Amino acid sequence: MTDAAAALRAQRIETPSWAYANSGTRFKVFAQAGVPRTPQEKIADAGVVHRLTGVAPTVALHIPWDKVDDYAALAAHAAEQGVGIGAINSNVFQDDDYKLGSVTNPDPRVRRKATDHLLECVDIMDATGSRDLKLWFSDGTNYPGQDSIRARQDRLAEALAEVYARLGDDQRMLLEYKLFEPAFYTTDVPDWGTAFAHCIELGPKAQVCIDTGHHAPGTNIEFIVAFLLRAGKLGAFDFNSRFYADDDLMVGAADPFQLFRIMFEIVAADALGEAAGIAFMLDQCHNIEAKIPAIIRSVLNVQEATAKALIVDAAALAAAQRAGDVLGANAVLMDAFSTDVRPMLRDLRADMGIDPDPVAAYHRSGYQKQIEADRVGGEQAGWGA
Ligand code: PSV
Ligand code: MN
Repeated sequence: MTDAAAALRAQRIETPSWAYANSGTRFKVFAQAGVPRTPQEKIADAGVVHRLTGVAPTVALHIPWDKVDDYAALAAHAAEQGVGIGAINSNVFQDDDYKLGSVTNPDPRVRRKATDHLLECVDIMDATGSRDLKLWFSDGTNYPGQDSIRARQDRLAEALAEVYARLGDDQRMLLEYKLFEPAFYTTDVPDWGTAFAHCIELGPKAQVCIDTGHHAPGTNIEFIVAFLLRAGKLGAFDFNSRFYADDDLMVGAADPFQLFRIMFEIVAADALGEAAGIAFMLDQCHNIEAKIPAIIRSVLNVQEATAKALIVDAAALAAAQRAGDVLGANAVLMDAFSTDVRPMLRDLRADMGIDPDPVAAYHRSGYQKQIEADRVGGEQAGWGA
């Protein structure tokens, strides 16, 4: 087996429980037939994606969307479906109390409630065996003067420190940033620099999560990847793609070249394998397309970009760079990007004993018909609108 094939075989991509559920824009959620009604059903769908792709062995949970009474039992259910529970995503953005912020709210009672939720998420990690707590805060302000920008940073640092102190030896905190939305004037964790600074202050168990949809148009995301890798502070990705803002479309759909450039930085830093500790997660919403095939497709898109990054001729690239051969160096990269890696990936899947075409295999499997017939009654999971 080539090194590239071995690396692709060992690759791990985590799927998000919420992508299996109903979602939409703030205008409308379009319900789909067969959508899960419970966290258990979301996990069953994640199991199908893993069986068909061979590289998606964990599913991220979002609390309270995936709240259950017994998390150890949920982890056991996941194991029966052939997957593990991945990151625990906190949710401090959907309560009336959080109108003016969660951990940065001027009201100490609301801050306490928000921090308690984050601590509860660590309890859930203990029960599920999850390594990662993913934090995203919708906190910010809409109008100049609304609150003190500096005081909000102090409140954020205080809450993060309390949660950090609660982490076990093998647990981590992933701090995710986002430029804007739902706050429109200031956001308390708007960019990688802010997330990085807080993570440095906290210590080694705090790492930055890059959600690819959370940047201003034109941002060079691979620069951020390279910088954080060098600093040992890149903990995870939330992959998705965007044309305008936080569109949450399928990763690699809007800009496959950008995804290749990101994966190239990962491969160049030897950070693809599990030992590097980077969680490659999807964070997407499939609002108008069929969900499970879209998630399979997203996994394959990450795999394709990775395959292209792995076949870059590193020696030729280094030689061209040393020689100051601008065009030659660029040509090495573009050669890899222009290579059709699909035959190589089909062979890899055949070697792994799975169908070379996972999307076609899903359509043939009858699973969609089965869930559409079985999942009637009850309430479909989703976040309303
Ligand atoms: C916020 O936009 C975000 O990217 C965070 O990761 C949330 O947990 C997730 O979306 C909710 O879908
Ligand atoms: Mn995200």
